[in-house]
Amino acid sequence: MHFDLVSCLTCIMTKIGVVILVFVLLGIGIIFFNKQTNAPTIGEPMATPLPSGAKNINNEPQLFTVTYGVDGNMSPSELTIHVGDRVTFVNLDNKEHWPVSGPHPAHNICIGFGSLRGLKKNETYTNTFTVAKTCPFHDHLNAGDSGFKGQIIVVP
Ligand SMILES: [Cu+2]
Repeated sequence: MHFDLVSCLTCIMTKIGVVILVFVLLGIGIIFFNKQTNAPTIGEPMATPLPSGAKNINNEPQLFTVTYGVDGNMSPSELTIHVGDRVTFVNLDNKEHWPVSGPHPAHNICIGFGSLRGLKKNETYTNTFTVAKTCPFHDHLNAGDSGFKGQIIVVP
């Protein structure tokens, strides 16, 4: 009789112990899972382009964009980039636009910078800037329109 009581108490204590152990393990698991899901992801490419003038600390070439918008406005009109960076001109406008180095009509301040023809809607033109200098540009099809003039400031 006495033995049974002791043995029963032991078995109850063991069961309580197992239940506590399960809860503790669950708790640790939840904390670990939360830490994993909240951890920052490393090594994924940046979702947004760098602002004008920004330089990647790894000295990797950066891509910038000038857009002729659906509303007919071009933006930005000025970019500061570094040697080796690229600028893509995107035409979302129904009208054609022809980005090219100034001055009109010689186009010889930054030789090689120019799309050679007008960009139709949804066409793009990309130029890599390899010399540190300021490259004014305009829309050759609307050469007198200051709204389509701008400059790419290329710094070392
Ligand atoms: Cu021109």
